Amino acid sequence: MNAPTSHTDDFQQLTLALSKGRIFEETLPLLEAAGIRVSEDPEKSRKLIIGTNDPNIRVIIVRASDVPTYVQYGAADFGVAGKDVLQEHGGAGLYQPIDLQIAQCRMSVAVSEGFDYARAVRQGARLRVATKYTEIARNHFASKGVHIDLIKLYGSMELAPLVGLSDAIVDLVSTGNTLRANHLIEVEHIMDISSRLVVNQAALKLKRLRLQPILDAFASVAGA
Ligand code: PRT
Ligand code: MG
Repeated sequence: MNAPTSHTDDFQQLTLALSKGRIFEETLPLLEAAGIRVSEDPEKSRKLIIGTNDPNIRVIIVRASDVPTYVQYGAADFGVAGKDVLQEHGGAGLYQPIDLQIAQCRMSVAVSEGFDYARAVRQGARLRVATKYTEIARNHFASKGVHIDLIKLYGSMELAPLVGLSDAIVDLVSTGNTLRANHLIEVEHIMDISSRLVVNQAALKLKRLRLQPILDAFASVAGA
């Protein structure tokens, strides 16, 4: 690679990828533990690149499902992403050293109140499953030997069974309020979900001196 000489300074510069909302908010205390304070609130400033009190550390604001991609290609050195997002991405080019235990929820199968899920599975009927999480859904039902027709959605999976688009959904559940409000019942718990720190594999080697103290600070808070 024909890197210009100024790129030697890049070994000092760290870029962290975060998504707005719960991940940003729940990562703030971890950053604080590492002595890092962001200079702006992305909800208010609308800026996509945010500085910190450390001139060598910046935060970029990306869609939750885009965090692994930015880190994989090295556009960000590290990031925070849900296990759901990482399973769908596949984790190529990423090192996942720490379960931060933030943004916790679970991945579940849910159906309409009136739908007899156990019976449908027992009878070997083909299930129509609507979800944003096609990899997780495919693996889950394959491991049970249940044949499904997957319907890919990008949001509001809860609507699908209510209007006859699908028999079941695979979605994240936290309090269960959304399911209850829409007369849906959780019939299977696929996996527990929390957010992980992900690090670009090359950055981990080249920027280890800069990264390690931050990883240590995150780990000490996550374990506490
Ligand atoms: O919102 P956007 O489409 O931009 O992206 P995103 O939904 O991927 O991002 P965001 O910020 O909403 O979620 C980021 C991460 O937070 C997810 O990848 C999960 O790992 C984690 N997380 C934790 C959750 C929830 N809890 C959660 N409850 N993500 C989504 N939800 C949704 C869920 O999909 C459902 O619609 O909240 C609803 C259920 O909540 P309850 O409390 O009613 O059960
Ligand atoms: Mg969301």
